[in-house]
Amino acid sequence: MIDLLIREARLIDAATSEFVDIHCDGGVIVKIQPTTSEAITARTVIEARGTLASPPYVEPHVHLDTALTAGEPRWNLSGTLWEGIACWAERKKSLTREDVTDRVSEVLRWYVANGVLHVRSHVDVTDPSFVALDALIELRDQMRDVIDLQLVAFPQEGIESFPNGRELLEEAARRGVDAIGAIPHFEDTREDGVRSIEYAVDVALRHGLLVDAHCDEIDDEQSRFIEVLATQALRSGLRDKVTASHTTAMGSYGPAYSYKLQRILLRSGINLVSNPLINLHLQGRFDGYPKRRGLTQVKEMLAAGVNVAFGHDDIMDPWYPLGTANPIQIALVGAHATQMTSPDEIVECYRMVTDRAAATLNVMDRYGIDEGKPANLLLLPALDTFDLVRRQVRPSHVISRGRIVATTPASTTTLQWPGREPEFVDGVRMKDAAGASWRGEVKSVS
Ligand code: 17E
Ligand code: FE2
Repeated sequence: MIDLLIREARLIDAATSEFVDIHCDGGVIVKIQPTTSEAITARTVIEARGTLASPPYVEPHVHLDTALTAGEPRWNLSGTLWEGIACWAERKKSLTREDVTDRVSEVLRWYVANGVLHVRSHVDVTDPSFVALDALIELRDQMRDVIDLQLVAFPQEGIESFPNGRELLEEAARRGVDAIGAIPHFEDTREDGVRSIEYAVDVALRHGLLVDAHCDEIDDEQSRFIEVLATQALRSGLRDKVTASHTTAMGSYGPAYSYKLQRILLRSGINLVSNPLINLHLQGRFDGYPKRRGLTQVKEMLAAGVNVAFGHDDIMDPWYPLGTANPIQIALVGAHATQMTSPDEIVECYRMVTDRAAATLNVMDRYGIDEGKPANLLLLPALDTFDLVRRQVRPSHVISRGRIVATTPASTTTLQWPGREPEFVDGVRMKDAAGASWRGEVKSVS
């Protein structure tokens, strides 16, 4: 008797629409095989009836310590990164352990409900009390059985330009983070920016950690710290353990420099994270018209072979008032912001919130629907990946370590149009819906 059997699922990235049975036991996927009529006993059976099985969503970039503080003590009315940093500097004076724990655990529950089982969060360490960092380290360890949380020591107010910035970063590494951050474009001078990257990489090397720097998050085409970070990634040997987040200045680089940069990035093995919701909102604020989009070169860097992921960045905080912690929304907004709207590009947008984000987090050893991997997966009542993105389909089941941790019943909007029989309408084309077994009810039997 196994713990969980998922019957008649379709693997989202499979070339065929063959139904498979997924056997989970002891928190691990023990077998995946074409559906058979053979009787298999399991403590829990999910009749997927053609529903798509996908690896979980991955959040490669969020600031959990600041989540749910929008408007406290005041709203960021200019909508700039800079006013966000100023608002947060005021709010962080009143942080308490309970305040951080309550907000972060609420948002992590939203993430799990939406199908996210890996999260990388930045935590501001330009705070000598380390209240937020200590609270997040405790939550990371408490929630390990459901969600895999990585923490980045993020020097929001600088390393070189903030009092004791270097010591604070080193102390954060000692307390137990997973990655080291930086913010070179916020440092007072270009030289400080370069030194801050060198220092962050040095701390990461000494403590055996990953690197994820906020890099060039500004509409200044002269902000070129990405070349420094990528070169450090290559020379230190850290390579794909390094991520450059935001890199919005790249949206203002001309063709000659962009071409040179592609080669440097590709050679370095570095990952990029673009945060379309937040950077559409924060960037371009100093522009008249024409107004720049302020995103990094997502499409171009993917085409060059660089790994790029999409992150959320903020959920109701001084940098962004909205947000529901739902990656399929990021995929949709990202598709628009980057004009990645051909059929293959829409699929790429889904990959940027799943396996491309998992590669960024360096968790591919435990990610994917494969025998021997942890039983982490989503059931998605959609026709295919394109349909999933277009209709913003929620997972019917979220399964973490072989346990069902969230369920969402099918939507039941009924249209009563004069002269027509009442009908179920959810944006699915009638020609697709006719006879499509994946619209069948997804049943969980205990
Ligand atoms: N801090 C920062 O420097 N940049 C951001 N986008 C956020 C916080 C959210
Ligand atoms: Fe960020």
